[in-house]
Amino acid sequence: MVKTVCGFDVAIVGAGFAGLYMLHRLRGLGIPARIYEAGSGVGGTWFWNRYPGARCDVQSLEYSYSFSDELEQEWHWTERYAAQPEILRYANHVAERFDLTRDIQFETRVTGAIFDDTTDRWTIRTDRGDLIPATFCVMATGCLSTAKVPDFKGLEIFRGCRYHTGHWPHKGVDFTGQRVGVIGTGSSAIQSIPIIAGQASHLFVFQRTPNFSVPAHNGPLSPAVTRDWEMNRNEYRHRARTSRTGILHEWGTESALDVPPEERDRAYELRWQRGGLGFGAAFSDIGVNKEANDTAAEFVRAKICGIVRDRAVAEMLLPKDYPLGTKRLCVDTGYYATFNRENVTLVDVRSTPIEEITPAGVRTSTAEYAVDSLVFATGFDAMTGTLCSIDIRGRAGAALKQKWSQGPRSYLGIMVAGFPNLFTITGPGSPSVLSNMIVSIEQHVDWIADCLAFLRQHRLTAIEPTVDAENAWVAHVNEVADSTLYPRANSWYMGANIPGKPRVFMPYVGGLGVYRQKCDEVAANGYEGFTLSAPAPEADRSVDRP
Ligand code: N01
Repeated sequence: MVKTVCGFDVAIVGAGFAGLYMLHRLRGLGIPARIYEAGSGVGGTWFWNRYPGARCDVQSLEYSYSFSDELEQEWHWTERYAAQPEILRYANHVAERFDLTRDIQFETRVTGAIFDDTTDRWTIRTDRGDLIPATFCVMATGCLSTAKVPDFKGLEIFRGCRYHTGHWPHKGVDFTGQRVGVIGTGSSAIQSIPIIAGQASHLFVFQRTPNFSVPAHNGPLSPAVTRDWEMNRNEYRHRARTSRTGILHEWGTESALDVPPEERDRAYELRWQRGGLGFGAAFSDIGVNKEANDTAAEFVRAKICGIVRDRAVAEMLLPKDYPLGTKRLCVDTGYYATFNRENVTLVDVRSTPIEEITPAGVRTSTAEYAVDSLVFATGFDAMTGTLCSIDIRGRAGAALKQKWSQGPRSYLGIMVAGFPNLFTITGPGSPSVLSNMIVSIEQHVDWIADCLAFLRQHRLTAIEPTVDAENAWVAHVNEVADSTLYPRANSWYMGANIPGKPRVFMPYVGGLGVYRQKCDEVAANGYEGFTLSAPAPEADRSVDRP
């Protein structure tokens, strides 16, 4: 039965870190809001991705909210890189501490959102039959939330158990004694493979493209590190907010080509020993100059050859056909060494493609591999997949999916021309996945909250980017991407992992600090590039009404 729900002005889609903070900020402004969340709990990515070894590749102290001093003081991370259960506990703690859950409707998937030109209002539709009128709609749907299983022939006839890393069973999976196949070698696979290998009687890893991975050197957070963080937290937070990625890397200022090879290798070795994503920041031009990049890539390839004993297997694990960092650099614990185990077989499905899934396992062009369980670590329809799976209709019934059929178009990655009052937190065209997501989320949420407060103060009820501003931003996003090596990889950043998806570099690579400044300038200039409008006299519904 269709029921109509009234009484709040902002509908938020998703109860991950973005949705939770959005709700909190709107509460603070006295703007009624409610979250609709498909899962049965909060946490978004960290609610769904429960695969073995799931862990954040940004250090826990940095991958946390900064908006509340009290929250910062009372929460204590246990490890350098927090594991999924700890991050999920944190999300739950935040939801409880700020009493957010009472305004979240769980197990409710938003299926559509339609804008009414005559009333300037959205109506949000859910799979439970809700029809929710809202002046504003905030998509806090995450960048990697639509899991993708490739369309393999025979998928349905497989007799064993199938899992996707992004939809892992809550009760966990014990692979003890099983023959297991993992398809994919991205971040999720690289984290789970060492652990699955430790349980399985045999593990087959089906690799299409080898990845660059650096060690995490994870461990308990030392009291000295924690103390330093507590004493200097405000400064660290400020630096993160204004930095290129929202992560406190020490960015090398020299070209990799301007230092002698021994010195260069010492710099790489230092960062390899330190562990983590900072490896890619060793020199100023790794991301923009192929020759400089080759030095970093070669260093990692030499490391792989040093770890993996079997020459042929090591050779298969060497990434060679794209620059380091142009697919997300992975951070692992014992990944390459896992291939020294007797019970692990690496199968190159680039040269011998998977032809079908059979009742017993996986058949490539040259062999069949019998397995009891199959793990799809095959990634996501990233950045646009979730938004396009919701039937979002803006002015005159135009569909977002149609508008984005040649690639996403937005102004600042926050709003889309033709879709007034619809915000996309960490949307395509913003730094999002190239940054520490929580830092980017806080920046977007604060910007949106300030924008809504501005509209309320000026008794305006609609905001929409102009087509000119959107076109200029899209051109800028593309221009900056083209000045880097990123477009040279078949990555999910480029939409290349989804057959038929347009090849467009989706995130904004100009840097988080620069981007923040641009967003702040836009706001300070009275929301430059946006059209703001007041309600028609007969339909005055400004958001400050009690
Ligand atoms: O997904 P992916 P992911 N046949 O898309 C392969 C974040 N994350 O879930 O490269 C055979 O990276 C595909 O091969 P190829 C992080 O941003 C963060 O691992 O397309 N193979 C690839 O190897 C990350 O980048 C963390 O040739 C097929 C793999 O599947 C993002 O999420 C942890 C195939 C997919 O890799 C996504 O990572 C985990 C096919 N038909 C994830 N189709 C941390 O914070 C796909 N593949 C640490």
